Amino acid sequence: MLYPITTQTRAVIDLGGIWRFKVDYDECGLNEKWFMGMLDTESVMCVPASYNDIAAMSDIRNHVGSVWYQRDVVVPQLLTGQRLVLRFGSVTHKAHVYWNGALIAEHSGGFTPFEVVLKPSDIAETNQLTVRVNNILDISTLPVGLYSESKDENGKIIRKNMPNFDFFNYAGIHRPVTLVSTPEYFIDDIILTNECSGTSAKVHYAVTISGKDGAVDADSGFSVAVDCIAEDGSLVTSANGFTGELHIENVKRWNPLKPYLYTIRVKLLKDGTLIDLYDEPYGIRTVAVKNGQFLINEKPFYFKGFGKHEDAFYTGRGFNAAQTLLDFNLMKWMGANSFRTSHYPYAEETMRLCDRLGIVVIDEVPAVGIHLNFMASLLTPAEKRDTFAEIQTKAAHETVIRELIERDKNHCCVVMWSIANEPETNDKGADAYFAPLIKRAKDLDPQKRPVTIVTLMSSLPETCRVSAMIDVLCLNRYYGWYLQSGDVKEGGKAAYTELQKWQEKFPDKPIMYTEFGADTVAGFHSLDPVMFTEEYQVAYLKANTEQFAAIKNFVGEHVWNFADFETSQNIIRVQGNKKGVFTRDRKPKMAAYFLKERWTAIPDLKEEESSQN
Ligand code: BDP
Repeated sequence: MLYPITTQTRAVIDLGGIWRFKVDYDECGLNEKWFMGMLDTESVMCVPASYNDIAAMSDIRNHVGSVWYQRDVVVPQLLTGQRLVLRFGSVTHKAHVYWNGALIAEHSGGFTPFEVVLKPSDIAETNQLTVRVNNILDISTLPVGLYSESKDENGKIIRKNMPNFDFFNYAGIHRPVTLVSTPEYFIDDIILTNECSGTSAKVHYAVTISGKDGAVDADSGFSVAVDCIAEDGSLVTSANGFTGELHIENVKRWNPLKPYLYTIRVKLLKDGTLIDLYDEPYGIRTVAVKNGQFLINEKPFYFKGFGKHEDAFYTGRGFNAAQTLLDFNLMKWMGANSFRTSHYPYAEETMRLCDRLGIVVIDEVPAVGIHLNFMASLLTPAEKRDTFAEIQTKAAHETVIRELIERDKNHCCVVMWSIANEPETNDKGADAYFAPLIKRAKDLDPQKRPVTIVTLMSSLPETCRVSAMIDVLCLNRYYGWYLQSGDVKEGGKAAYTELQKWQEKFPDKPIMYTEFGADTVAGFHSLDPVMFTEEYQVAYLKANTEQFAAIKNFVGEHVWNFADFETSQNIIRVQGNKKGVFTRDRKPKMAAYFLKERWTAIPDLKEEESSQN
């Protein structure tokens, strides 16, 4: 799905701003047809943003179920005759979209875009756009939630939605809502891949053209012309055809923190007249896993960075351009080169920014919580559940993998897909559940990037059933925090012992830490580094990072987390998760300086070794 941009042939109208808003406390909005006519409310809400913190009242912040958004939309006359598409960057987690009272779209999954074409006959002078947003998560959704209903003494239904993951279940219209115009026949999709050989490169492209009756083929009288344009605006090379190749000499490669973006300009023509035009930014680079190394542009890459969250004061999980850019500038300040979109796909705007800044991304689907004993056993010890006998996430999982790869396939910043975070990989059923999903990701990705599953502390070399199937061993490990609590020395030793076992068992697979960290309350200090102090966080990071150099295939370290973030309430969280190297308002803890010193001394790419060795 192409990102909405304005070009000579396309217009984008932003529908963000202040919308009417109503909480559906009794889930009666559907029956009472709140989608017909003006929403009966005095309340308003900002779009894009999570509604939770903005509403200020705890019954809205913690509401389980539906809320309704509404605004009027006027379509400018100058767009008459154009194909009009209503597009949502994301609605978390389930959306029902009504246009002048009629249901026109439904989408499940809170982190991927969806769109719907508006029929010209449905467009009135002023149109009413209403969206019902539902935040319920259960064992068939991703992320996974533990949903239950009970009745109070008056027979009123009480809904409980316990997240089976460690972040606050923010909800709302989280990303831009746009009205996009395209010509009637239009560029529907562009697939880009490349091959590099020394200083030259070939970019292969495949363009899909569609009209009102679906895709059209090359015999339809339409033609496609493609230009490759350099950063300075000069034309590098051109090609013709729905599919083809662009040959580039003296290619400028996209490299970590040293990005270079070509523009691939696709033109749809009929009898020499321009019908549609779309510009896709494209960085040329290669990615491969070989001999236990992670290669970018045929050189061993070392991941330095974080697991992050889309999480901010006031706007919650809503797209926040200023904070996103600040985060990347802070990362660059400390020599970080990469992050993982833990635990869901991030905004398209963020991915475009990463292409532009040269930030390397491990792109994760929202498959978190596929472990039915995870939060439950931690908080309220219960009988062990059989995750793969009970879980019903297969269909949602197939969908999110397809939607993420369709959305992000051309991004040079994306070097690996993560198809789950901390599932129960020790239990029987894990291999049967994940093998087809790994295959699906590989089949769907035109660039054939590596695929991983990020594993939990208990997934050990002796027990983990998925490690043989994935390309990179991505480990979330908390030695010296959840294990060997208070003793970083013992933690370091335990980390080393486990890493050595992985190295022995899979001598050809790269290994990295995708999470390691310690909760740290900013401003807590002690001479003897005790848990929760800034000194302890530094000691913990030091003790763990000291083990890495001795592990031959160790290819990277992502600290958990970039910044403190909001979670639901429980006995192991203090107004959220405090493992941030920065506070939630982006003030550095001592660890930021420790990591800056360490990371600025480690090269992003090892120049001296190459894949030929
Ligand atoms: C891991 C999860 C992450 C948590 C983190 C923690 O992947 O979402 O926030 O540990 O406990 O289990 O801080």
